[in-house]
Amino acid sequence: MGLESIFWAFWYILPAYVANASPVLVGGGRPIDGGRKWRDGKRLLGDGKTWRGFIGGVAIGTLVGVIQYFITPDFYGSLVTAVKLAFLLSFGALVGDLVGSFFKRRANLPRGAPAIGLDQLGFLISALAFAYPVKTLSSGQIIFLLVVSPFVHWGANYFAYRMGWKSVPW
Ligand code: CTP
Ligand code: MG
Ligand code: K
Repeated sequence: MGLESIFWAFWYILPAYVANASPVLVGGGRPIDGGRKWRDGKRLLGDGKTWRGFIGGVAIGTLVGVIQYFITPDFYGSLVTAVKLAFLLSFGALVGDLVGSFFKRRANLPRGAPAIGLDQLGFLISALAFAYPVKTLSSGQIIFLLVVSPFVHWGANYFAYRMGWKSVPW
């Protein structure tokens, strides 16, 4: 795959990466599950999934799309398309993250425990699926993102850990 195609793959997915990462900084407060438990007696989602993180992540990810439009308008065609795409990528990423936490709690994993695969790819697959109707990548670009995103995710989390923003490096 050419360098240009790799660049556009990262450019396309950027709102999803930002939406997934920003709750570490803007999250906190009331958990989305309101403290409720599933029928197995474990939390539905856990204290790591908050309204502030979810709404803040979607807002910041969507804002990234607005900025991207003004940098590369031809890639999106119109501001409306850019905003729709960024919103769906961000919303999709954070919904995928919630689904991941739901399954982690069912597997008896406490908040913050790593789930290799789910943590790095759940948000990405969900973001790609939500955004698919508005604009999509080539199958080669999608495979590329599936392969490199776990490393981007680990790198970003290690950085956030070193910055003191989170207590574990994953
Ligand atoms: N966060 C949040 N709201 C969200 C998602 C994340 O407030 N919807 C914040 C929480 O402080 C969370 C941190 O971002 O601890 C890191 O996110 P993540 O790694 O997804 O959550 P975990 O704490 O690992 O929880 P889980 O085990 O459920 O994945
Ligand atoms: Mg985590
Ligand atoms: K996660």
